[in-house]
Amino acid sequence: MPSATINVMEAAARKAARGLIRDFGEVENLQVSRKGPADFVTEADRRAERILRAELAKARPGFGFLMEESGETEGEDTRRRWIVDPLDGTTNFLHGIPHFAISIGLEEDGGMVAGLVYDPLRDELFWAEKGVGCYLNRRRLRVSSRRRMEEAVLATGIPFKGRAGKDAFLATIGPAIDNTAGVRRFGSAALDLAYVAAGRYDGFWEFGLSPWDVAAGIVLVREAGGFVTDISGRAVTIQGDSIVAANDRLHTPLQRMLRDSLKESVGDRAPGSRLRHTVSSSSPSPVARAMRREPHAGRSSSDPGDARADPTAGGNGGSERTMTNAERIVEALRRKPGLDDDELSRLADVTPRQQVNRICRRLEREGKLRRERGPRGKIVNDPVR
Ligand code: 2AM
Ligand code: CA
Repeated sequence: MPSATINVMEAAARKAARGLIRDFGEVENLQVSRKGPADFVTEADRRAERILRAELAKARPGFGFLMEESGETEGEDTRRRWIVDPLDGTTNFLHGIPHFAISIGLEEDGGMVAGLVYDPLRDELFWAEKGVGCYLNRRRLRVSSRRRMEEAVLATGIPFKGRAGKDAFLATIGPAIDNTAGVRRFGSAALDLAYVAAGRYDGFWEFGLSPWDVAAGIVLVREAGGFVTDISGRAVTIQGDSIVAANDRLHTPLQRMLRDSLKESVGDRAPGSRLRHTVSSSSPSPVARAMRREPHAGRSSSDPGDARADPTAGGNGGSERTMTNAERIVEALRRKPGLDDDELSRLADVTPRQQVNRICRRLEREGKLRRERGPRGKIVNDPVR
């Protein structure tokens, strides 16, 4: 059963969607305003945002907002805010291509706890709540179980004029073409993530997205049993400059393949660092370096999306490493009810093996984790679903 929160999100999305469907039918007559090269904002977009804001504020008066058009609004309740993209897939919408969505995420204490992505034309409502699961309308969703990269169908985004990320995209698309069953580019990151959650895509990656593009989708993928990180394998944040989402089996190979191809390309061409692939904690991430070499003519400086186009503003210069075993377990455990965030962060922070083992043993006693000996006697920790 969807919670009251999901009901609020659904009602707001359905109301805004009625306007979008009407406007989509009259797309030629729309008054279109230019926000930057190839980055249009339509009247429909603004109307949808106004409806979403009004509906969400009416139901949850104190919550804050982070919205694509109107930016950030702090609420009385400083712990919670809605992260909203009223129209994800704007370019599709303007061109009459029937693939776009409304995306609503709920952030609590800095973490995403609920997400809803609604495709009004197909009437597909993807929603998920932390610890509850991921659903398409009333049907429970699970990521795909494909384990072979050769069989995987991936989605990505292709940057366009004025948008950062071209070099990073070009560096990563080659290996994806060489190693998978196909790559799709449909133009809505929110729906791409929803499709990973639904098992339609086996994985997805993109650079330079904004918080509202991914906030809801991250919850969908996690709750459907998938993993979401940045390209370096670090825990994903909505402010990050890259995102890699995939089913539980393909996430690590996909993330490593993309990371390695990016490192190779950037390492090759970055001044003074020919073939140096190590990234220290003080140097910018490979994505930041790839993006820094591109013009950021995209959005105006008043645009909140600007922070995303400038990788130096993304705060993503951390050390290069993949997810630790503990973090991987934590990612999976986030979907289970009854584990508080403090406990999870403690688990993510601990590196000494003994501590991880101690916590894992307790989780096993509580029935939250299954521990088995793998092929070479190595203990395999597997969250109980
Ligand atoms: P939009 O349709 O709401 O603009 C396509 O690759 C994805 O990138 C879409 O989700 C699209 O969202 C998003 N996008 C388009 N322009 C962007 C920009 N300048 N910065 C960040 N994301 C953008
Ligand atoms: Ca968007």
